[in-house]
Amino acid sequence: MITIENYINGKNTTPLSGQYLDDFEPATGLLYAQCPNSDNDDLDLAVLAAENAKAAWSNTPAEQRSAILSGIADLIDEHADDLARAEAIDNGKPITFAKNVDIYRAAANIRFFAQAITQFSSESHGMENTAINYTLRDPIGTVACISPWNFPLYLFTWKIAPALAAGNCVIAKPSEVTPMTAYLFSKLCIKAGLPPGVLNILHGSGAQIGAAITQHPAIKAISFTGGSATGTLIKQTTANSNKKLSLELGGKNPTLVFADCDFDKTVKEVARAAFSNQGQICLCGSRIYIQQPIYSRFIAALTKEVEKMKIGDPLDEATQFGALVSASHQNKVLSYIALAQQEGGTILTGGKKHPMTGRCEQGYFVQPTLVANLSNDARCNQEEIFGPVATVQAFETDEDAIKLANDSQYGLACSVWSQDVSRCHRVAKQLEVGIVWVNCWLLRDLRTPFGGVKSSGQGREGGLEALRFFTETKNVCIKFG
Ligand code: TXE
Repeated sequence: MITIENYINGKNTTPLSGQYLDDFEPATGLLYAQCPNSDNDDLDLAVLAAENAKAAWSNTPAEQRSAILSGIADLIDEHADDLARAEAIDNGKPITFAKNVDIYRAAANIRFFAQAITQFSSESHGMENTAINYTLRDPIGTVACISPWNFPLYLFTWKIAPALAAGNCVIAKPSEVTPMTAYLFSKLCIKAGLPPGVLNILHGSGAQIGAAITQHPAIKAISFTGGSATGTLIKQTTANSNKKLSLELGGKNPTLVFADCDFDKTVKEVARAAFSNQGQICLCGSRIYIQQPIYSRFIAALTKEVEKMKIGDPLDEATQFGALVSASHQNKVLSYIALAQQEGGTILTGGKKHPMTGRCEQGYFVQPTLVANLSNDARCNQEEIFGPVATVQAFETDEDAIKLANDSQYGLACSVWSQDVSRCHRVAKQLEVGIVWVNCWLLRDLRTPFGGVKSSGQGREGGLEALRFFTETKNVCIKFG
């Protein structure tokens, strides 16, 4: 049994209450670790450490903050294999995906903001012979970063990197479902010489330590990624607090496949968009709309492509599709598959727990599932399943496609597959989302604004958007004598 520890004031510490939460390996369903179930007493220690460290850290020259963060990124690279294995064990994702996506991006996130902070500038505005205005963008102080279980270290670093680079001290809470890599990361921070109190990692439940963090008066900004319901709860409970909020929430993303698309490439990419990370990505294309002339041919080819995916032990390098993150999530996904059939859907492929043998016999495996013949107002087309379930529907005109895509409480991302560039510009303009990919999916430039509209959240991450979120803007106007 591995006992995970918090990271407070530069040291790994046990929870003051002595309380722990169980951590299961999704591939086997076995208990293999425990993490602190931190409470207010642990939080008080972490906030004290951050408050004591913030003056020195915010006054540390950007180049020095940049160097320390770059050192952490180098250590992630050095330990990539161990971190990827730990991520695959804790989350259930294939180890090759963990290595090539999660851990690669965790180092890239930190390196990106280590570089960005040395280029972060602001503006000045001259008033001819009257006055000069200059804009200050100063660190906020102590901020919170709360991250989910689908990309544990990747989304954890995506938040803490800009916060630290901008000169803030951070109280970070990873998901209690996948605490392992944040724990291993804390050891790399110690090794890299990150000053005590600059980053504090508190493990535990959302309802206990998560809620306590969002309520703490010393925490001036919260960057959160997780469910839309949780995001709404955080908005409500912080409504009178003046805290800055960045909320990256759920998605139910449309994929629009037009008849003139590059057929073979689009089939492969649409399958990848629907089922990467076992469909546990807020950006997954889970509503696939196909223009009528190619509908039958496309769904036949897509079904074949999905059935090629190698479902297996996440620790097997050949595995392309692993286990879902938890027993409760597996049950949630299976309940939606049952609902799809009650709503009149036809299962084209998948639809069941995937039978596994050996060490994975009790693991949380669900087959990648395609569902046809559901109406757009079906719950399985309107609610986020966040698992390996995608629906297919036909459409006639561009206007039909846009209407179907926008018919959602969510508005995070959409991928558009067509070789008619004018159409792609026209469709992209009318989509109610924060991110549009054209003839690609999940192609990421970290400088670009990242986030969604409607129930998918508020604010944007990425590039200067993130550095501006983690700083306060002040205009100084000096009148000439
Ligand atoms: O998210 P939660 P979970 C969606 C997806 C998924 C659902 C639940 O639909 O099924 O969210 O996933 C902490 N105050 N996405 O359970 O519960 C919690 O401990 C403060 C989309 O991961 O929102 C965890 O660290 N914190 C998303 C984090 O919030 C609280 C990716 C997320 O937990 C809290 C993941 C509270 N009251 C899930 N309650 C995306 N957009 O990528 C929980 N937490």
